[in-house]
Amino acid sequence: MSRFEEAVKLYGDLGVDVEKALDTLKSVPVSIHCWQGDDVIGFDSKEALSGGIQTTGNYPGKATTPEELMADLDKALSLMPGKKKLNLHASYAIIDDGADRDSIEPKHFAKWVEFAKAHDMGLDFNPTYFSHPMVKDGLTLSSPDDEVRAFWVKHGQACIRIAEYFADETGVPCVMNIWIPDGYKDIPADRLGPRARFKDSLDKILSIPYDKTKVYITLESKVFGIGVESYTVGSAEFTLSYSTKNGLTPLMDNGHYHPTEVVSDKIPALLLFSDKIALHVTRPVRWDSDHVVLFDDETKEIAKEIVRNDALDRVFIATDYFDASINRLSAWVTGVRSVQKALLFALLQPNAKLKALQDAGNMTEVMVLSEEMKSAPFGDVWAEYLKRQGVENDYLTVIKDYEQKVLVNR
Ligand code: RNT
Ligand code: ZN
Repeated sequence: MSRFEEAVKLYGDLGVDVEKALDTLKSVPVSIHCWQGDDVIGFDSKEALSGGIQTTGNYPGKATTPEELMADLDKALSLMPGKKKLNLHASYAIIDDGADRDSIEPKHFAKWVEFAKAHDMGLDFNPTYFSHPMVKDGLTLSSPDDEVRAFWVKHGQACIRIAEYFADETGVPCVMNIWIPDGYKDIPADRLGPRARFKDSLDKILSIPYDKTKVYITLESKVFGIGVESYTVGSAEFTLSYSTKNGLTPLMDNGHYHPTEVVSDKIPALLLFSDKIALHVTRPVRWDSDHVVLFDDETKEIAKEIVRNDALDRVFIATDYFDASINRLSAWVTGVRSVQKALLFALLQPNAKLKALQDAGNMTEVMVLSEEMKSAPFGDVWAEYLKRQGVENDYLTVIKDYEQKVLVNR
C-alpha cells in the first residue's frame, strides 16, 4: 500500500471520504491578490503607498511594469494547484491616455483580461482609495470636501463598469471590494459626520445600474491603520449594517479586528444573515501586518467554518498580504498553498461525527478526536493532490532559478 492508500484507509475508518475531499478542493476558487508582486504600488501613479497600510523590506526583483508583474504572476500561478481567480486593484490600470482614477475605463484593463483568459481565470476587482493626490487629509468617500467625495464616487462608479466588463469577458462573476482608509489619527470631534458622508457616497456609487448576478459588491471593514489609530470611518458595525441593509456582501479581513477576536467565529454568524460573505485571508502578527498566510491554527479554523457549514459556494475567498522582505513569488505561492491546505484539512475532518458529539454534550470526545485529527496523515493526501494537479511539492527550486535568471537582473 502506498502512503496515500494508507491515508485513505485511515481517514475512511474515521468516516472521511478522501476522494470526495480532493474532488471538492480542486473546484474551490481562491482569488489571488496581484499586489504581493510589487509591494502594493500599481502602475497608474507610482505614488508611495498610503492609507495606513505598509510593506516593509527591500527584497530584490520587485515588478515595476505590467509585463514584469504578469511574468511573475505567470510563474507563481504555475506553482499553485487548484482553481484560481486574479484579484486586481484599480491602480493596476495600464494607462496611456492620461486617464485618472475617476475616468478609468474597461480598455485600461484589456491586457489583464487577456492575461486572465490565457490562464482560464475569472477576475476580481478593487477600487483604489489610497496612494493618490485626491486623498485629502487621509479622507476619500467621507471627506467634508464635496470635490474630493465627488471624485471618489466617480471612481467607484468607474470600477463597477470595469467589474461588469471583467464578468462579461471572462464569464465568471466579479467580486468588487470597497475598502477606504478614511479615519483619524487622534480623537475626532465628530464621529457621525464622516460616517454619514461615507454612507451617502456609497449610495451614490450604487445608484448606477449594474447586473447583480455578474458583479458582487463587497464592503470591507477595519479597526485601525497606521496613522489612523483613533477612529476608522468604515468600522465593523458600519460596514456590516450597510451591507445587510443594501444587499452588499460583507467582507472580513482577519487582520482587521482586535487581536483576540477571530474571524473564524464571525463566519457562521454572518452566514445566517447574508447569502454570500467574503474574506481577505491574511496573517496579522501583533497588528494588521499582512504577513504571508501560513498553515496555522486560525487559517484552519477559518477553513473549517466554511467547510463544515457547507458554505464553500457562499464564501468568496481571497488572499491579502504583502511581504517585501522575502522572495515575492515564494510569498505568493506559500500563502495561497496555505489557504488551500487549510481547506483540504477542513475537508478531511470527521465533521458530521464531531457535530453529533457536541450535540450529545460529549465535549471530552470532541477534544480528543479533534486533537487526534491533527496528526492524521494529512501530508500524504496533500502530496497526492499536488500530483493530480500536476504541480510539484517543491516550488522553491523553481522560484530560486527564476530569481537568478530574471529577478536579480531588474
Ligand atoms: C487594508 C485592506 C485592503 C488592502 C488592499 C490592498 O488594510 O486590507 O484590503 O490590503 O486593498
Ligand atoms: Zn484586506
